[in-house]
Amino acid sequence: MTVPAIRINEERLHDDLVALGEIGWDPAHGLARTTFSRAHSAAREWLLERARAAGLQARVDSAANHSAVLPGPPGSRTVLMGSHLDSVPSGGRYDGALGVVCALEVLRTVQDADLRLPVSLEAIDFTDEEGTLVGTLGSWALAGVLTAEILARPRSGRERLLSELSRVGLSEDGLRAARRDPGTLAAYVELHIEQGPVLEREGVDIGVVTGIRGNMSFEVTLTGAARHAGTTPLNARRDAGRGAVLAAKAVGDVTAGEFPECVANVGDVQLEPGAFNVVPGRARVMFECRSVDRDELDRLAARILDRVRAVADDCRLDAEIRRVGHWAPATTNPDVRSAIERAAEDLGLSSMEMPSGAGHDAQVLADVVPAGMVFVPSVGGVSHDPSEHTQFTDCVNGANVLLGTALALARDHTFA
Ligand code: HGY
Ligand code: MN
Ligand code: MN
Repeated sequence: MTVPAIRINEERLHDDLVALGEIGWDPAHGLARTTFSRAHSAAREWLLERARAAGLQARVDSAANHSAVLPGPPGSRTVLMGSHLDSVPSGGRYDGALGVVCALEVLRTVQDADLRLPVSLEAIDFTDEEGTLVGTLGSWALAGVLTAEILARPRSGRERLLSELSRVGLSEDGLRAARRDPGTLAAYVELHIEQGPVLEREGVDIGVVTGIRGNMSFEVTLTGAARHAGTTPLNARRDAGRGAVLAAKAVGDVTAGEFPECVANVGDVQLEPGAFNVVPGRARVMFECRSVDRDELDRLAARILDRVRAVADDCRLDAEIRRVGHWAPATTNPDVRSAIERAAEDLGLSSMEMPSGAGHDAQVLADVVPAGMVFVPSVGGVSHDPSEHTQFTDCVNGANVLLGTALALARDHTFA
């Protein structure tokens, strides 16, 4: 089977991106579609409605992964494409959403062309990629790698996870039951905005992702003594606020000073009781660190935690450290990378191989099926912010590369 030179329907894609981008959009705060929020549920319902309107099968699994499916011959394997419709609290319109809508558009385009493929095509929206609760929850469930540790110590805390699951009618058993037999999957391809400056700076149309950074997330609780801020001498304080600030500084100092190829971030600091005139008795510092190399990630996390413990000692604080997330670095499949490169070439688009600084569902799927990622440029490299933007031409390019890649993988589906 040669790969037919068909193209996506640009007008339909545009209308869908505009419509989806309004679901959960607040002009003052950007996109608020955190996991299982009203807006997130509305966006997922919108996806199923668009699938049904196109005559595709609409499915929801027991991890609440939402899919549109264009079935192939009975018993055929699936070329899975997609990303996530949940967002960070004040996010942009393209992170995750572009990959889901373009995957849907690929299915509709193949159906319109009445192509008879030897595989099924599926466009999936994974649950909780961003980690409002866990992070890559839906893809971990589908890959069958949801460990007890992940569910015991999620980013949101176990209590909130369990209450949210029950509120939306999910369960831990259901999450585990969402496992898909990898033998039924031919490949996974995720189109995503780059969320960084490289493609725009280099003037390249398409990024062919080689590897995806790993990530470790920690919650540090520092406990001292709440005291009167006016009467307590400085040298008599067990000041959790001072400890939190010094610990946050240590995260950046260790990373920049000893691991210049890595990144780390302190995303949240909470002080208790949180009043001008009370020395904080408790502090929570949430940080993450990332590396493309598994061993380097372990060393980076260990060095940061050593320094955090030293800060706690200096400030005479008790420190409780909980790891609340761990995503191993992943490499993409060479055959999928070649299919992406060829699809870009056939379209006359420039492409370059590059790593992903951001984490994605693809890094979870890469453990169980041949996986790849297609990047398109982010304007100014901005993401996880309401000003996140990708030019529509680049959205169309990404969708057509995803289409060409899916058709090539369908033709070669026995490659894996
Ligand atoms: O955090 C990440 O890298 C992704 O946006 N969830
Ligand atoms: Mn994101
Ligand atoms: Mn994303």
